[in-house]
Amino acid sequence: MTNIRARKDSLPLFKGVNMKLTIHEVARLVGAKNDVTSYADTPLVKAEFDSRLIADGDLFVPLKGARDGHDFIETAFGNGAALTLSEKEVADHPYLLVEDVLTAFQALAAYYLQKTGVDVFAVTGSNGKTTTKDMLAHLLSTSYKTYKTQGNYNNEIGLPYTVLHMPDDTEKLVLEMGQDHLGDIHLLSELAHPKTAIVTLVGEAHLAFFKDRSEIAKGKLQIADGMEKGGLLLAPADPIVEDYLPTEQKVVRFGPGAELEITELTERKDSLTFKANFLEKSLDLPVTGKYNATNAMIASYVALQEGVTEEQIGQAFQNLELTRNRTEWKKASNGADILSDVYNANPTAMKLILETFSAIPANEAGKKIAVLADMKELGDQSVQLHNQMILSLSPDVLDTVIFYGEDIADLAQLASQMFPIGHVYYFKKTAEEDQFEAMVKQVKESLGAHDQILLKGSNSMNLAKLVESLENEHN
Ligand code: 2GN
Repeated sequence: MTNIRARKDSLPLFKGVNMKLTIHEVARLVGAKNDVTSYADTPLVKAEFDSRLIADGDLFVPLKGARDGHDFIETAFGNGAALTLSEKEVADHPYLLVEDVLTAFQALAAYYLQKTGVDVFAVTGSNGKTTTKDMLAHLLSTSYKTYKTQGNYNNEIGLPYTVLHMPDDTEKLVLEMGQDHLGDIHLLSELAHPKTAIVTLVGEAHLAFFKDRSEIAKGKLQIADGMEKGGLLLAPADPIVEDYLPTEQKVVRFGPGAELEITELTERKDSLTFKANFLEKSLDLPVTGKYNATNAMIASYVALQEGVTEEQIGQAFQNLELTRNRTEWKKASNGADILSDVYNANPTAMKLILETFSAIPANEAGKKIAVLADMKELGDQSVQLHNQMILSLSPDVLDTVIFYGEDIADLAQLASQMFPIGHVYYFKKTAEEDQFEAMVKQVKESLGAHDQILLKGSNSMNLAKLVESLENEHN
């Protein structure tokens, strides 16, 4: 057992954010319905919804994911939480009674933004939003204390999480905004009140919950809904956005023939050089692809508006590092579509991706296959938390499910009772035995050219190696 006293006496291990919001301040802000006067008004370090990440002085946020976070309140306090939000009474620990934990979490993030007075830059788009976000944050960081969305934390939970992990002296905050449903970006924009907003692209791939491209455009342009009058919106020259452009903000369009455009482009094996009509000189980038020139042009334009000089921009692009997309569509060598999501290893993330994958229209004459591997570090309840995924596995939608790991074995057993014979496979990965090669072989046998395949599991389960094998090998 951990000695809690010893931990409290030592210095906090977490060196990043310190929100400095105090218990009473948070209680007031979320409208806590219980009596908190007996709690010491101590500052909180950061907010976490995954009890595994709680450290001394943190606020626990028990969200309803695959499981109800309220079940993990004890674990959170065991890990050092100073306070929890809660929708019900909590015995023996400081808590704030609220109607809805997610709403309170979002309100807290909105308050923190207001209190810190940080400038918010919001980025959305079907493709390239992560790159544009990274490029803009990189350029702004030449001159300002800058913080940005990490990983895929771009939804109604991830965005407030990002905000509450921002150091309290941050000057510029670059937020990615994602949409699964119409209205998602409206909520995020109203929460964050961007000073500047960017829509990179209106795509059409994989419309799980959208009717058509116009509806996607409508959703993305909601990024302007929470902007102040006179804010700046950058949108593509694509006519699909025209019906949805705001009237109270400054709108700048980009693309061939538009207000911002690329005038010269040289592409090389692993770098490119481009010039834009508003730049004095051309810029070199250590990345490839025409779309990256566009992303860089947009980021440069916004950075210039913020007083970053062209020279600083040129220098900054020299040491640009881009984060890899966490969830990404890839192509198998046989033509199948791969939805690769091999990073977020928790039950909620697995449930969400299964549900999203299931809702995406199948390819013509194609089937859907899921490869699910162990989620690590789930503790005593690991098997039970894996088993819970049965609720998100539908034989009506998924043709074949392939399981790989150890704690996932019982789930494989449950699924085999639900799916037709020969449509569920299990391959072992234990300390003693690893059937990785056999698993890869089965995936290749099952995967047709028109199929879609989802890959999900903890990083250490090596599904990234499976993705690589599907992308590169001919079979
Ligand atoms: O999809 S997400 O990852 N998301 C994050 C935000 O940006 C976009 C993507 C996501 C994850 C979301 Cl949207 C919402 C939630 Cl609630 C989560 C999440 O972290 N869910 C988690 C769980 C659930 N359900 S984390 C987690 C870890 N927990 C198990 C359940 C769970 C570990 C644990 C295991 C055993 C105990 C305590 C904790 C235990 N306590 N055992 N005995 N007592």
